[in-house]
Amino acid sequence: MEYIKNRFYEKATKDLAEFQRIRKEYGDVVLGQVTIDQVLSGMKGIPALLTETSKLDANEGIRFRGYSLPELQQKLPKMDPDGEPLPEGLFYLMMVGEIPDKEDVINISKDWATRAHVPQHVFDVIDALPKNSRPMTQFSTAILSMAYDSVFQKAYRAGINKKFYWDFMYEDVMTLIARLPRIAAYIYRRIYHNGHHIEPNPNLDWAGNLAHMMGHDSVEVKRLLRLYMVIHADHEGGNVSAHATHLVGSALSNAAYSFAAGMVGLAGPLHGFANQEVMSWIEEMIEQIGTDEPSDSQIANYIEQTLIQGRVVPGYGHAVLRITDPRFTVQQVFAEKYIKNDKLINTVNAIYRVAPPILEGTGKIKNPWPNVDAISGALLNHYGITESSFYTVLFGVSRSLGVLSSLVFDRFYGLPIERPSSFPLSWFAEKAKAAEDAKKKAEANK
Ligand code: CMX
Repeated sequence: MEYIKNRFYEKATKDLAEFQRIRKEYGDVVLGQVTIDQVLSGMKGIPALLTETSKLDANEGIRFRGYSLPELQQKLPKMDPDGEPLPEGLFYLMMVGEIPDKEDVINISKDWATRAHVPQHVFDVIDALPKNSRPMTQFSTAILSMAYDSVFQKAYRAGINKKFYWDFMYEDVMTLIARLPRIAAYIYRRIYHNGHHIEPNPNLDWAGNLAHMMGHDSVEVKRLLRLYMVIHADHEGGNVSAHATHLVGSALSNAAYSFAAGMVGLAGPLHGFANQEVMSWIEEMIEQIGTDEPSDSQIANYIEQTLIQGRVVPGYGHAVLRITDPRFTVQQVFAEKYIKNDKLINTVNAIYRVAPPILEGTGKIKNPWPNVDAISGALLNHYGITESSFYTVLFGVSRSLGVLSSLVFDRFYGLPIERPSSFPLSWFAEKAKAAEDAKKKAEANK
């Protein structure tokens, strides 16, 4: 068994014993009560999923296996001491639960490089789509087409014992992750560079190779993409892309089916597509106001108009977070360190000054602070990746690391098919009526 798979197996076997003990001996422990509002507001806050890879705290932000993003910037191995952490290291941390050393990371880089060959049919499938299909349509279709050579699917059909599912899922997951930079870059070059494709360089790391194949071979872009791939990788299990991947996987769908489902979810404007919406929203603002250096009051007016029109301010708000997203802050710090006098980044910072009090003033938005998408496009744009309609694909490449490592855990723990209960409105009305009757009775007895 290869090195990282072996490390995963050793660690996860101990956790599996714990999983089985808890489920068997304490399966009837009550975890909390569910309110009508929680169900009707998108199941917010209901403890409903087992996810090992990361945990989100509303007032602190994401931690990967206990480590915050600034801690990971310190501790994860880098290409050069001044650089950003390598996503390979984050993948190792999520899978094994320990900070890797440089050799572990090099092992993963090499492993992915050997698996990175993309079968010709995947390019044919992409090329069969109209060139102006949305990049996320091309990306998710390409992913789906890779179900073709799923080893998990073949092993399942061959009747493999369920205790070995994880092993085949691991193989599919590693291969899928390894191929994604090539596929993303292929779509990028197809749409924006007349199909002049760039071959991979097997000596580069995963994110560095993505930058190279996109045609942005500079040290700066590689550094940014390494950071980008780390910060977008995972956000615990309940977000749309993670949950969709997990849900579809729970039917024992292969990794390509499951991840394609996650990517279709990421393509929605309230989730990953928000990184593109931010750019269009700012472009519209600049066009409308007639300057690329808008004043705070001009920005405030534009935000108010957006709200009056019944639209959302993209890049702001979050279903869980109640603070400025640390993924926003990490990118802001990166910009402060490496980028001077960029008008778009200045505008992003001005929106950050102006938007929160206005959003808070509506009295209904639970989190008026920026999320990861409020700034990510401005950084890419600064380094010449100006094609904002592609940005969600980059988010998707990164998100593979978290949701696909979780899929290996799902099969390792033998998590069953997911199947919550649903009810018609009349059922909720009955519950509401029962609560009202109980309240009246209590008042009458006072
Ligand atoms: N602008 C305007 N209105 C907003 C808002 C925003 N940025 N954020 C929330 N609201 C509104 C909601 O639409 C909702 O309105 P209604 O009651 O009229 O339906 C109300 O405020 C309450 O919403 P909430 O409980 O605060 O937020 P939700 O958990 O329902 O939604 C999110 C969270 C992210 C979808 C929402 O904040 C939003 O639409 N933000 C803009 C889109 C965005 O940036 N998405 C990216 C999130 C990060 C990611 O996944 O990549």
